Amino acid sequence: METQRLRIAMQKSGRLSQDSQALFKSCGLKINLREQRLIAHVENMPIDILRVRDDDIPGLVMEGVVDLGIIGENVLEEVQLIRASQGLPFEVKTLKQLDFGGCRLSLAVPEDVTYTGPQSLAGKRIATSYPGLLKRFFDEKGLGFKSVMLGGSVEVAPRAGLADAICDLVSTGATLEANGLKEVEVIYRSKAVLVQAPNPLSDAKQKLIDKLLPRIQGMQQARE
Ligand code: PRT
Ligand code: ZN
Repeated sequence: METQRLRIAMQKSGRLSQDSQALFKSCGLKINLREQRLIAHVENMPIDILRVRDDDIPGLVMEGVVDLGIIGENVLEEVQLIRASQGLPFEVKTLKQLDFGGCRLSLAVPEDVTYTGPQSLAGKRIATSYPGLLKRFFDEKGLGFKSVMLGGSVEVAPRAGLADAICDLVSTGATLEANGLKEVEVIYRSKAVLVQAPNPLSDAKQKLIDKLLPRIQGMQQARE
């Protein structure tokens, strides 16, 4: 499986795709992503871009199947917490926080519910796709709760009678508002990050990364 070409995983289609693509472009990578291919070859550098579900990226990087990946810190942290709870290690190197993909993981309750602090939710059912981050928050407060795991449509859970509250990603707040919910507590703030596989790479690959990083740095500074 060893390859001379640097392998980078990015989200195929979703909130991080366009910005990831733009990042590669601004680093000088010439890529033709128009085709619906899993792997895109960079024309002017020894790099292959792998386009996958965002949830697959932490595992691919951890296993060294790809050398680098772009992923939300929320997903990275959640995977780490879940693996730790199973006694499993999770080692990836965070090379750089990126200036896109910003969001927060927040608790939200129906608008008419009185919220005076996390203790208001003690013992309640909370729907989320991030049980690890949610549990850490309540553990730190010394409070118990019941986790309702939902992979999607978390925001409809209270109305559907599945949960008393939700813990979901928020950016503008429009989704919460449209579902009659109010944001009451931010439990985690996230941005996209560039991560690297834990094991040392070949000199050639490492040199290429060392060349790309300052370009990303420079570009982000110019955008500030
Ligand atoms: O198909 P795939 O599994 O790859 O994609 P996905 O559906 O799992 O992920 P996607 O594309 O929704 O999100 C990818 C990453 O983008 C997340 O892991 C976050 O790091 C980041 N991100 C930034 C967000 C948001 N902003 C965001 N607003 N991810 C999701 N949302 C959702 C949120 O879950 C809610 O449904 O958008 C809705 C809220 O948005 P507002 O603007 O109404 O508040
Ligand atoms: Zn996903």
